[in-house]
Amino acid sequence: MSNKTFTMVKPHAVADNNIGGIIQMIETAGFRIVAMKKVLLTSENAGKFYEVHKERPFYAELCETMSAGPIIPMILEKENAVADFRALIGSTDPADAAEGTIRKKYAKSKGENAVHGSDSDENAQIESSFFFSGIEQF
Ligand code: RTP
Ligand code: MG
Repeated sequence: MSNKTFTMVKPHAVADNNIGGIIQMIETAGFRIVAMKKVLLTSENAGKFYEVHKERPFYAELCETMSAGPIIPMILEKENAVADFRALIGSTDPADAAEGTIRKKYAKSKGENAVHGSDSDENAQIESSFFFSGIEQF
């Protein structure tokens, strides 16, 4: 089991000045930020990142939503990082997200759900490599 995961603060949360609030929840939960930057994706690059979802009905909407403004991609470190981070962010749909989760506090809808969180160690590695070369990580 890896001790790293990958996350992005989504455009609406950046636009609403919630980067700090979200990072505070992440750090309070015991995650260490290994790498972080601010990036504006083109719709095409969002499409590459979310290629696994390309057959799903929400794919076009997802690519537009994720390229609507800058995002904050981060690599996070903690024991059991992937599973613990999925628990911290809560359900995809904020209507189902538990109290105390990031999505309960900051998500507006299924599409504008504040943050991304990798769903496996393998995807955490692939997604981290999409944004970071390796030299930033310490
Ligand atoms: P994420 O990948 O962003 O951490 O979210 P997730 O695992 O909870 O959800 P996933 O099934 O991987 O879907 C990726 C993102 O697509 C958007 N989505 N929209 N309109 C819809 O029905 C719908 N379903 C999913 C969400 O923004 C979700 O985070
Ligand atoms: Mg996912």
